[in-house]
Amino acid sequence: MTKGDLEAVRAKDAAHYLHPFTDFKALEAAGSRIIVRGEGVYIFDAEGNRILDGMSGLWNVALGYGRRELADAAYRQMMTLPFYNSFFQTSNIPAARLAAELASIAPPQMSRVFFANSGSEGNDTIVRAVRRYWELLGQPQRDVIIGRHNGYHGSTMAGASLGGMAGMHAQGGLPIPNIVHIEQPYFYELGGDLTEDEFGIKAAGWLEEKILAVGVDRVAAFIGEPVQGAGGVIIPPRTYWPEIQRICDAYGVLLISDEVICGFGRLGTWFGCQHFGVRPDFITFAKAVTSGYFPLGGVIVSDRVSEVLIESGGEFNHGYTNSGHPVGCAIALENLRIMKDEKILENVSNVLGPHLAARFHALADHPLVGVTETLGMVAGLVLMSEKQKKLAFDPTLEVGMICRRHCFEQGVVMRAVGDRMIIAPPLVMTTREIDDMIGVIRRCLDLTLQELTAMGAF
Ligand code: PXG
Repeated sequence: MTKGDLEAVRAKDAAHYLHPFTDFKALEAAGSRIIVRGEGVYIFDAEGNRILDGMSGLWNVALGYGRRELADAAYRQMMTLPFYNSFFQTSNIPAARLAAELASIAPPQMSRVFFANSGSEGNDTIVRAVRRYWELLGQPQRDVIIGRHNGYHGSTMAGASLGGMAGMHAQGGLPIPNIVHIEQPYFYELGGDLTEDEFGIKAAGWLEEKILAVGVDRVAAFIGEPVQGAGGVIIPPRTYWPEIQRICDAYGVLLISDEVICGFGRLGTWFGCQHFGVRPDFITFAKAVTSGYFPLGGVIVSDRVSEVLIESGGEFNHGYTNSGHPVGCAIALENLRIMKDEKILENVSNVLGPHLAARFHALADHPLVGVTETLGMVAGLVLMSEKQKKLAFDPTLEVGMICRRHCFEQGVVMRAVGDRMIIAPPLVMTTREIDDMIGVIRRCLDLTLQELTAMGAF
């Protein structure tokens, strides 16, 4: 790409493209970095810089870039049947096969799948299915869904309402009615003098308190991410999810495991709920189901719920043009085949996860780093002003953004969530590439420290 071509693209981007979750004015002034190509675990920008993608795109490019098998699967399906709908007693081969495949890797007693195009649409589907379920059981007043502060469940009206992002609720009159939130299980910030195990039980107890406050006969479901992703890789204590399960069982509350980030090997299991030993009624999936090669999402439903929906005999008035899109489903089937053939889950559990943990935890000795946490192929650290005293930086300094800028300039994508720095590398990264990535991250921590020192902020 010539310099002139690049400038023309930048100008079009600035003049016409409204980016997601973006301060439009600030971006127009700064200009976008144009990504043109991907290969393995690297992306390349228009100026020819090679950048190690520590975020797998946006948590989704699990198998990395440039996988010919996935492109071939798309091409074959497009030439055979690029689209047909699943509305009027019709189906297609990839959708039927993928539904069966997803049922086979999901926890037992989850054998049916509803397809959407994204995680947000999956969660919207769940809100409607949960409320219909209770209506069909003669309890229409049971319509309250409990989510968590700092949870992320998407950007549609229902998705943003289920999530607990204050900035999202502040725009557009959210949350929608009958969605309430409890505090997140963030041990480092909220653990106080408790042990991690004690804190896990306490944090799960907030759900029980909320159920009792709302009224047992009103609470329909609880939704959570096994590990909070967009909230900053918040890994709950191991006691948390089993206690959540116990509470949901005790009060007959449906459990929704939003696996949009944790699904498909991210934690070393097909789904995060399997790592934590939870039996959900709904699993939301998206992102890595196609390794990001096609937008596809949906919901895996437990038999006890789907049987009520089926036995009612009435129509579920819900669906999308592209529910069960044959191309997306064909790519997903190929993606899952590769994950099995290349033993991606085993590799994450036995090799890559432990390697990442060892290397990432070594960063804890850095003067800026308050704590390091990892599980499978996700990791997070907190930048602290005085780590011994657990003193955070003044938020107006935007220390996370300073560190993120250094990472990008030094050739690695690392995300900042406030002052938490997080990574979720492709599941095909080698141990050597992990070592390289950690080396760059340490250098960026040093550069951040230098910059803060020069500003007189450290
Ligand atoms: N649930 C979870 C747990 C997610 O992480 C969604 C639902 C919504 O999926 P869609 O496909 O509608 O985007 C997500 C999406 C970030 C970031 O900055 C994370 C997501 C999306 C955009 C940005 O970490 N997760």
